[in-house]
Amino acid sequence: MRPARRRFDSVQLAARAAWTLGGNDNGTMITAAPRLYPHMWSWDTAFISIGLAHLNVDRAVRELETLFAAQWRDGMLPHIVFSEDGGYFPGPQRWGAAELNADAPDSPRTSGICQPPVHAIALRRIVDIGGGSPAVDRLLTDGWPKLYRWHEWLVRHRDPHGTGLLAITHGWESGMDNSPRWDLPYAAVIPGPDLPPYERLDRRVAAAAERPSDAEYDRYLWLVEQMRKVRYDADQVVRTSSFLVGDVFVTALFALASEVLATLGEQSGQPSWRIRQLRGWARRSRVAVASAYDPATGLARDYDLRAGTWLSTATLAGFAPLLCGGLPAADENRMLATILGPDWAGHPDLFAAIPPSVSPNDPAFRAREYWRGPVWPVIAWLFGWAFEHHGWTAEAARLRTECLRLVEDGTFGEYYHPLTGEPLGSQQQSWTATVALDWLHPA
Ligand code: 2M8
Repeated sequence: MRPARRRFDSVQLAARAAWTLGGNDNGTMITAAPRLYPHMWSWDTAFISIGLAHLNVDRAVRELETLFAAQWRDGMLPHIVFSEDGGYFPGPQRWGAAELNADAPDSPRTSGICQPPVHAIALRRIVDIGGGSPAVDRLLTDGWPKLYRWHEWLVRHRDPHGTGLLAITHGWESGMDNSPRWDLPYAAVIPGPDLPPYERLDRRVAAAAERPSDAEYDRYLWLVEQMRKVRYDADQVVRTSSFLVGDVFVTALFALASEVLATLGEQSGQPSWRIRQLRGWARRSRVAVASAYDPATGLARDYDLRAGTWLSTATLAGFAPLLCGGLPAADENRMLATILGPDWAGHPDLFAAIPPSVSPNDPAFRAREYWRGPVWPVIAWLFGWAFEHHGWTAEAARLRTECLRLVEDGTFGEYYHPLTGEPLGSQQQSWTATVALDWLHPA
């Protein structure tokens, strides 16, 4: 029999979250998780800095600065900044980014792809929490232009049709690695016989049944191989990768983050032409997200740029328009009702009323399998923040209460079983601890 779930009160929970972050601090960075992910991940760090801001705003700023120090010369924020520790595959040698591309820094070592652009949202939250401190002022002055360049890189290299729909070249770039969203595009990725052998390290630390399969990993590594062949040249990667998908969730985050970055730029005296440009990018990407809306399902779709087809697989990412706005009011209201309704957050069997990565009513739902069904606290945080931002305060408050109920066991699981609340994947995952801290300090 499974032991009863523990319940910590808010003071204890905050203390455990702070202790978790302290434990994941390797001296130069707060790693994503102690064993499974002993390095810095781009979007994890954005969330980590939000939680840190409640504990020590200087450290929150430093964390983002550590990520920014690894920014490629062309503006890309890499998806992994490697620490000196090994213990993760693919590591810096397998990526070979610095050896192959002059824009990649030699030190620290990085991967050769990116992750969702949530960093401006983190900056907003840090300013809200710790505004007025010299470190935050420094971040606004020095960090803002770096974020602007990051957004500019996405527009320049990841909008192949000029529609505002941003493309990803690897499922890892979505952050939702093995989501069923990517099953069709991955089916067309055929690993070649020259895929160098490799040994997975993830399954030494996490249950195999909760991680992607070997067949999926072969495809992930094959895409890395394809990128190596073109030396991570951003435009050639887009031309040659056998995986190229217009990601509606990334696009919505970009639209939201660009708007947020523009406002922060106004408040900190950044050049007005850059602010106008950011608002223009936000507008265009909002339109692209709204154009991906499918009235038949009430959800937004991704677009497979290689196959030239819409991808209608229903996942939590289909609610992307709720992040950035832009839908006609009737469609938006319907979408809000759906995410809160019985197929998603309102499903009667859920442990807590939080929308899982795939609806429990969907035949593709796998309760324990990574991005194929579990609840991901960070994604819930994003929806909660966006709800608040759009003035849906009652919905945001409800989500926050439910999320705290999920994480009050203090394990800070990477993801959770949506029906039982069991923590899954890695434990002491930094971004779960930090969103918990933010939920504990809502102001
Ligand atoms: C997971 O992704 C990495 C690859 O980037 C992995 O599975 O090895 C994802 O959940 C991703 O969104 C997250 O940033 C990363 C670290 O938490 O882990």
